Parts: sequence; C-alpha cells; structure tokens
Amino acid sequence: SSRRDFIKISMWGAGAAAVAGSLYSVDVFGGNKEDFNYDRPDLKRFPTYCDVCFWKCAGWTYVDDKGTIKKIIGNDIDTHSKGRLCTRGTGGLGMHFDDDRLKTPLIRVSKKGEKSVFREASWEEAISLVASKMKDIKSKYGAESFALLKHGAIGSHLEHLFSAYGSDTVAEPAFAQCRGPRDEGLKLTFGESCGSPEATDMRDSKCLVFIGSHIGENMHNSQVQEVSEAIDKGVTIITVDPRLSTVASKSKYWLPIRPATDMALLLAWMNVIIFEDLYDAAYVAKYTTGFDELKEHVRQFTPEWAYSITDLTPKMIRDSAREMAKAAPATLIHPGRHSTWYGDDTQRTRAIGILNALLGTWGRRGGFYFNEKAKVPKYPHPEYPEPAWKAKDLNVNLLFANQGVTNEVIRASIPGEDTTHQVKAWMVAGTNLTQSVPTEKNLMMKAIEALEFLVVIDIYPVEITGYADVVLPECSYLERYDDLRNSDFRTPSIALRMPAAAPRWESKPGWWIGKQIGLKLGLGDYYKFNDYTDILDWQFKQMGTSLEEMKHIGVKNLPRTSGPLYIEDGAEHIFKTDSGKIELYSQKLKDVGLDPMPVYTAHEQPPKDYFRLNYGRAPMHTFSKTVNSPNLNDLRSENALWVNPKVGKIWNLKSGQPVWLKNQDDVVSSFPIKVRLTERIRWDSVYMVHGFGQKNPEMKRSYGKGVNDTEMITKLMVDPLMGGTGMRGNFVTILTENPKETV
Ligand code: MGD
Ligand code: SF4
Repeated sequence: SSRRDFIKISMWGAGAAAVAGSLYSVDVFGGNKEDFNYDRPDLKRFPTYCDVCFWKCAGWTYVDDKGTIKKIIGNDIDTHSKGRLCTRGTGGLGMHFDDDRLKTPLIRVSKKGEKSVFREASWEEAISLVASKMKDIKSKYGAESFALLKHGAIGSHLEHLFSAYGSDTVAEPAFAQCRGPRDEGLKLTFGESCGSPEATDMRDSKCLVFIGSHIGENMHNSQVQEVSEAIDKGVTIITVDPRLSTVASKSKYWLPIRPATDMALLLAWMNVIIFEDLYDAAYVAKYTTGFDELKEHVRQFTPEWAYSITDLTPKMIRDSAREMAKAAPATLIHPGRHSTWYGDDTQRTRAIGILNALLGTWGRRGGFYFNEKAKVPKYPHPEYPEPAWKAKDLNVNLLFANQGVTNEVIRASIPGEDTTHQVKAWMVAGTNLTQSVPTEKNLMMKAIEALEFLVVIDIYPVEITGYADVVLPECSYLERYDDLRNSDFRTPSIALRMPAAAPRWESKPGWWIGKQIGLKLGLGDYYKFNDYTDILDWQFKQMGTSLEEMKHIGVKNLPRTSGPLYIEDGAEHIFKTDSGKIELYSQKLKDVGLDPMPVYTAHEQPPKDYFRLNYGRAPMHTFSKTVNSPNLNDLRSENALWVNPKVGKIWNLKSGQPVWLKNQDDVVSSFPIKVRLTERIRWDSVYMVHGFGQKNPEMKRSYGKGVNDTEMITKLMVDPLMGGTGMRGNFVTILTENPKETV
C-alpha cells in the first residue's frame, strides 16, 4: 500500500541535493577544552543548551568570521552540567553539518497504491495546506481529533498551537515508552516523582544500587560525573543486570539476575532488611504508613525463595542487602529512567521506592534531595478554549496515567477499535514514532493507513517522514531560539539557546512553524510577538536579567528559596500523598482493586532456541536521533548482537558474522546485525543498542546499519496502572542466512 512503500523513495524533489558543499571540516574532536585556541580573534561565541538528549547541558558555540561553527563546549558556570558536555554534546555540531538533513518543505504527490513520492514546496504552500487540513478536521470531527505526538524542544511551541486550536490530544514516548511507570510508581509512594534531571544525590552516596540502569552507557552528563565523584570517594556499587554493563564492571556486587525476575529480588531484599532489623526504625515510624502490613506481606519472600526465581544465591542477596543498610541513609537505590520492561513496572518502581523508604533515603544526603526550579512567568495570551475531550480521556482503564498515552492515541486512530473517541489526523514532531513506539498486530501501520492527514516536523528524513502527507524541516538547535531552559536541580538555573548560525537551506525554527500555522488558522491573538526574542526578553526581565545579559553569560544561577535540600533531623515533613506519609501500603491502589503492595508475578521465559531480546543505550548515541550525525556515526555506525560464547559455540557463530533475527511472532529483521561474542551477557539473552536499523535510504550514513529493536518488539506487556509499553517480553532466534533470499 502507498504509505508503506516509502522505503523505495526514488525522489525527494529535484534540487533537494543541490546545496552548499560539505561544510564539515570542523574541530569537533579537539578533545580537551585546552586543545582549542579560544582566543583566536576571528572567533565569536554564542550561548546554547544542548539538544542531543534531554539533559539540556548549557554550552558555548564558537563561530569563525566566515560564520562557520567550529566547536561547542560546556559553559563553566552551569551548575546543571558542571560546565561540561558529554561526547554527544560535543558532537552535536553534526546535526548542523549533516547534509542528509531535510532541506525544504515536502508535499506528497503519490496517491494511495503508488510508491511514496514527494515534491518540494514553499513554506507558504505547505503551511497553507497544513492549516486548511486542521480547519477541515476541526469542522468535520472537532479539533480534538487532530493529535499532536511530540518529543523534545519543539513540543512546547506546538502544544501552544494545539491548545489555541482546541486540542489537548497530546502524547509523547517519554511517558508510556520511558519514564511513565517510574514517575507514577514514585508518586504513589512518595506523592512526587524524582524529576528530570533525577534528584538523586549520588555525589554523596556511600552505596549506589543500579537495577538495570546502565549509567555510563546511558549517558546523562551530571549523573555520570556524580557517580565518578562517588567512586573517587570510595562508594560501594551494587548492580543488578543480566549483562555486565559498564557500571556493573565498577561494582562490588554484580548480580547477574535472570531477566524478568527483579521483583522477586526486591521483595527478598525487603525481607532481609525488615527481618534482620536493618531498616531505619525512626524514619519508618515518623514518615511512613503501612509498615506492619508490609512486614507480614514480605515474611514469605526469603532469599531462599528468591534463589530459584532469580538465579541469585541467598548469600548474595543477604550480603548486598546488608551492604545497603550499612551505608544508609546515604544509600541510593536508583529508580532508573527507561522503566517500561515487563508490564508490572509501576509496581516494581513502588518496590524500589519502598526499599528506599525502609533505608530512610528519601530527603536525605546521599539518597534523594528536594530539587527546585525557577518560576518562569508565562507570556500573556487569551484563555485557551476548553476541548470537548482530552488525550487522558482515551485512557479509560488506566487509572494512573496522568497524561496522554501514545498507544491509546494510536488505537483511537484505527476505525473499529473500542475507544471513547476517534483520532483522524496527526502532527508528529521531534519523534521518530515508528521506531519509538512498538505496537502489537501492526497497529502503528493500521493507524497510519487510516489517518486522513499526517504532517511530520523533523530535522532528518527519518522513517516516519516517509508516511507523511506534508514534511516540514525544522532547523537544528544550533540555528534557533527555543524556550529558556529551566533546570530542576539542587539550585535553580536558567539558560539561553540562541542561534550560532543561520538555518541551513529552507529549514525554520519550531516556534516560527507553530506561529505561521497559528496565523493561518486565524489565531493571531495567541501570537502577539514578532520574534521569539520578544518572549525571552520579557521573561528574562522579570527574572532579574535580560536577553542582552543572557547572551553574554548564557546561564544564570538563581538562589534556592524552597527550603532545605534534605529533611532536617527529626523534622516534620508532609509528603504529597493522601495520607501525608510515604505509603508502603497503598490504600489508593487497594480502593480500585489493585495490589496495595508489590507482588511477584512470573513472566514467560524464552522457549527453546529463542533468547530474550534485551536492549539499551550507547554513550555516543541518543536513540535514533544521532545515528546519522557524521561525527557520532563515525564513533559507532551500527549496533551489534551480544551473544554469550557458549551459545556462540553451540550455534557455530563467530564475532563479526552478520545474522538476521526472527521473533516469536515470526517477524524477521529487515537488516542483518553483526554478532559480538562476549561473556558479558547471560546465555538466555541477547542484547543490542536501540536506535539503529534506519529504513530510509535518504539517511545515507545510517541506512540499513544494524537492527531496529522496535521491529522485533511485537508483543507488549502493558502496565495496567498507566499503560506503559512493557517491551522486554520478546524472544528472538538467530538466522545465519537471510530468509528472504533463501525462500
Ligand atoms: P528518537 O528515535 O531519537 O527518539 O523516542 P524519540 O523521541 O522518538 O527520535 C527523535 C526524532 O527527533 C528523530 O526523528 C530526530 O531526527 C528528530 N530530531 C532531532 N533533532 C530535532 C530537532 O531539533 N527538531 C525536530 N523537530 N526534530 C528533531 C525516544 C523514546 O523512545 C524514549 S525517551 C525512550 S526511553 C524509549 N526507548 C526505547 C527503547 O529503548 N527501545 C525501543 N524499542 N523503543 C523505545 N522507545 C522510547
Ligand atoms: Fe548534551 Fe550530553 Fe548533556 Fe545530553 S548529557 S544534553 S547529549 S551534553
């Protein structure tokens, strides 16, 4: 069918490639800051904050007198990033220089049943078309039927547009495919989540526990810096991971758990901590509720019980629990981030929260601190209209989904599905949806096929653009203003992102795109500014600075006003839960018929000749966002399949050998992946880095390199509390020949 054929795209519009030759000859890998001569008279610097991941570290972009960006480095005064950028941030210049980027607006010319062909269009034509479709959908079905699926900086610009237009049908993969279960699990326990950046006080931790959280490979700048600071100070690390991750290799205890059994370990740890009297009795008595019920509940979950489930010896479970208690309250059992694993993820996070509470670490030095961000004044605009329904109304059975769930929006887009409301059109911005939201039974494709209109805003011709009716090219973060960064950290700080270079080709900033569509929709009252600088200057002035000053300093650190970082010894503290206490036992869950305390459920293990598909991150990449970036692609251009050497021997596999994967639903990978034999993975699992296996040939560096894990994830374990997409219950077998060629 038409939209599916885009992989064969033959033409992106004549002239699309006729652009300035490669500008890519910069000093991005100058290595240390010292290696680069910043005093060159021809250099100017512009403040920015990094957009390569969602950590938002502040930096300076250096530009020479020809207007060519030469280098990007951290902003020394930025408390949030401690003045440094990670490899990806330093390599962020690749997003500016990449000649594979989208260059002009594109309009689809092929009809259904033909292969996808686009033609170049002017902004005027493309924006008029988008606005007329938005009007059309609104008059036929109501504005709510137009959904916004977004991620990243452009999100707030388009949310403003959608709110003014009358739709709150908004969702992003950062919730139901990432940290939703963690955030909801912590809210149910402590009344609030740990935020982003996580309010983890790791620099002062004496014991750090990572459960599947592979910090270092999962690169969040200041977290990694704090872990290394803690290592220098002699922290004890305990890592629970079926794979010897980088942080596992730095650990005193590596617990190579049988995948999908973490809940059994967490319950056994609670058993040891309670029955060996290792918990913080004063903290538990003062700040928690439900301890007696919890004690009875975990009585049966001994380390001996957990042994046969987890493959971890009772001694290992006891020793590691005692180690945690010894360092408490400066012990941090990290709640992780990407937590959509097995469908009981909100409850698993509750178990992690409960363990932290038993050790008295919430609101304590070396555990969790109380973060604070600045109050940013809202630029005035008329009231938004009240939509007839909201994205949340699609989550009928998901009582603890406090925002839109991508998969529910997708389901609501398929005629005949049992949903409360119908979605007819999508705007997809800053998210490569087909790769970031796995679905069952090909629901993603069914939804895309059924849409009356799909507009995609991206900087790259990623897979999802191939299904669009209109594609709009955003410029890279180094070429635009965006909202100010408002960091949620130990102390608040704000940062400015401003352009260091003009947008390349015809690309435009997200705020500009939102405004132009808004104007065409007759929403001018919501856009009473000329340039985004008007908004920024207005906000900065009320926060004690100005755009002019921020251009010179980049970051403004503000004083903390919300009170102490930690609960002072014995002080009263009201938690934001119904009871005002940390809820070890949740009446709220009980009242709606759900488990008030976490329970262990056995999950399916791989059938014969199949391996559990495990996936994660690499330090030089952020999902699929970076895989085509010239310099980051140069560091790693494809993913590899980690296989245990014992399996390699039985299956006669060699390192470097290309193989194809087939999953439990007989889905075969589009491309091969090279084997990497390593003792670092258990025999029952394979592992790969997420983000590779790009399907659009226009992504020249990354096309066809490695396997896309999402393609192999066709069975979901949905979290009944908040709709999280549990992705780790999929099994693959290894094929040494391309089955498509042998049939
Ligand atoms: P990416 O796949 O990197 O992440 O999901 P996404 O947010 O979809 O896609 C980012 C998109 O933004 C790319 O298309 C990129 O080209 C585009 N982009 C980059 N810069 C800009 C810009 O300045 N402007 C615009 N408009 N677009 C830009 C991430 C999500 O995926 C998350 S947060 C997690 S934790 C999950 N991880 C995950 C996984 O590990 N495995 C599987 N199978 N699925 C996952 N889904 C989730
Ligand atoms: Fe950029 Fe790295 Fe900071 Fe993420 S952690 S914002 S990629 S410098």
